[in-house]
Amino acid sequence: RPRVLSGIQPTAGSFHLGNYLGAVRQWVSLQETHDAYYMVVDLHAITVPQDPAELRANTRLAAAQLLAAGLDPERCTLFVQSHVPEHAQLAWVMNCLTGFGEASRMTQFKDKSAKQGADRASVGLFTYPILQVADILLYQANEVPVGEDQRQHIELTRDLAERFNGRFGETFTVPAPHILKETAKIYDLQDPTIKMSKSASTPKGLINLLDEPKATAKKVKSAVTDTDTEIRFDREAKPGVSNLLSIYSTLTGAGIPELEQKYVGKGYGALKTDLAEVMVEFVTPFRERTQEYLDDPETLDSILAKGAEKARSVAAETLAATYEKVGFVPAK
Ligand code: AQP
Repeated sequence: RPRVLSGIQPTAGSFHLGNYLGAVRQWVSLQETHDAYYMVVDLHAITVPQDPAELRANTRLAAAQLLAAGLDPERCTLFVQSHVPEHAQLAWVMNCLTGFGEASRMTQFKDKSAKQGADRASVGLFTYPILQVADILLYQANEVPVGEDQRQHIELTRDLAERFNGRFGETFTVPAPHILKETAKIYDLQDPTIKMSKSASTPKGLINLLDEPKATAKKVKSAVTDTDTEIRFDREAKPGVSNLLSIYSTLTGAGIPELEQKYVGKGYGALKTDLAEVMVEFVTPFRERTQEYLDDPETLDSILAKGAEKARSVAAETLAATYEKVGFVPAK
């Protein structure tokens, strides 16, 4: 089986619809066909300041949401990044292989550090993509299921894997991004030209999966569309309507042309009312399942412990091979 690896930050509490449709949904289906490794990336989370108690709670909350979304610990390896020390160890080797200029070109760092102020951004935030490189290469992943915003980091991973292999001999699998066109980028409901994100979206434009279902329905009903009335998929001319159609189509499995057909002659109100209902049907059981996992922390922690053990056995092997290639004397 080909291998996949991906991660999600535990920082925002609730996952948002972009996280789910862009990434987590693919994780669930890939566990059926791939040897799948998924993690809650708490090392990445501390690249910006975190409250320790909140970070701990949000890490368990993220794991609970992944299970609620359909990850099955019998079918995939689910773990917490900091439980596998090899991530930080391989990241150091990768840091030493990356050019300063190369790292400086990462657009996510530019965006995020601009928001924080360059002097306040941490060196960790700067090297974040390189830790991500280590995350992926440790598992010899063939594919990385992510949203479009991560494409540049997967490119960097490919470059560094090739560079290391070229310099020290074949060591790492060169991974490919697994990005589905329809859900690569879910847009803000109030400004459908920007990505739905926890940092850039306004509260009304961001669907948090753990919000009250009624609040979610309200956000869908007040989504920005346009002054026209035609329900047609056209990213350029009708970004708001197109975003709603993508979300609707992915959550229900109905094709976009089928939906366009269904709403001929009906207004945006009908589309939004129906989509609000679809969203409520999706988030209601999701919230309940998440709560069930949170109510049983022992089971949750033991799933994560087993996942970490399995992840470590793979990660340790890759790290040992890397250290050997680099020229470190093996510890006796
Ligand atoms: N709007 C989106 N559309 C499609 N995919 C998305 N992802 C995030 N936003 C969208 C994908 O979700 C996965 C996890 O991303 P993350 O760990 O970076 O989660 P986040 O920090 O909650 O994402 P944000 O909201 O995008 O964070 P900020 O605001 O900090 O930039 C990834 O695969 C990502 O592509």
